[in-house]
Amino acid sequence: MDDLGSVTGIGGDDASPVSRPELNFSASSAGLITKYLYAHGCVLLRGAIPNQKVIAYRDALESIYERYDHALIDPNVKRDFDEFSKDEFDGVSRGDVSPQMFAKFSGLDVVRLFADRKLEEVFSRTMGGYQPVLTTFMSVAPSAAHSSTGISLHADGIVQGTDRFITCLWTPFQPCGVDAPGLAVMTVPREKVLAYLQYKFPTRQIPGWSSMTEWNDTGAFEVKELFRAFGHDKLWNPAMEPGDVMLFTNWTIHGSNVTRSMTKRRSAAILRLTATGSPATRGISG
Ligand SMILES: O=C(O)CCC(=O)C(=O)O
Ligand SMILES: [Fe+2]
Repeated sequence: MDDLGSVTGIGGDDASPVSRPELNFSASSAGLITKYLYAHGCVLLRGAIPNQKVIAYRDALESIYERYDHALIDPNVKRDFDEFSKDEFDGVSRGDVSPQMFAKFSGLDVVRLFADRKLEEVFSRTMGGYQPVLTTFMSVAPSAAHSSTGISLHADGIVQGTDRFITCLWTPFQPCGVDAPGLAVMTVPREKVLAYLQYKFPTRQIPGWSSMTEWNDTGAFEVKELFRAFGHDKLWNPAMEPGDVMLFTNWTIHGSNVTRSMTKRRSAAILRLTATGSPATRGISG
């Protein structure tokens, strides 16, 4: 941990000797991937997306950032963005590109970036029926154009407000975790995180699902509290390459791994899938 240089309070090198839930994607079965996801709350799949595909999506995102920069100085280019709201347009300054904007300029669909038979099997094991709920891009850098400074530790479930199983797929477009911000995850199974959050939000059937102030008041996501509850060795800041995919769920604690010594921007594509069947669907192999 590099506490002094950390921006979000969680960044650093993963110096822990603890074994980490990562698998070589092509060498691992859907059953094993599912087992890891349940046992650890997350699983890092090395080499899960072919290189050519990642490059096409990365170039498409970068060219939208360039088009946005031109739009700021050229009204003719700005017209390309007329169908989008001011908020959507301004979001590009922080690296946010909506799926609609991405589709318009690239003809590509983020859902298809992750399309894979083995992953589909993992999803039917964990969720039964499922559908995409949210696709986004997150560009993070300590200080750079088209980026934000990152998000501190949280579980997406506290704002999603559902007890259905949601799977998040996160993949970087640049190497990250060393010179560029990575993704920090806590390797804690979803039941344990859910029990912890239920304790922190005693009056809520689904923890959180309210104002930012309220979650801050519980202190539920303060690093010290999380370390006390789960142990500091559960925080994992892996270095990742384009093509690697981190799978995690709505009850996995995660955030941006940003340190002050990082000099580069990283963009990530994010897809979330939600179970469409009965709430809290458990996997057959879970
Ligand atoms: O990309 C990041 O740094 C954080 C992303 C995140 O919190 C999310 O995908 O829910
Ligand atoms: Fe998140």
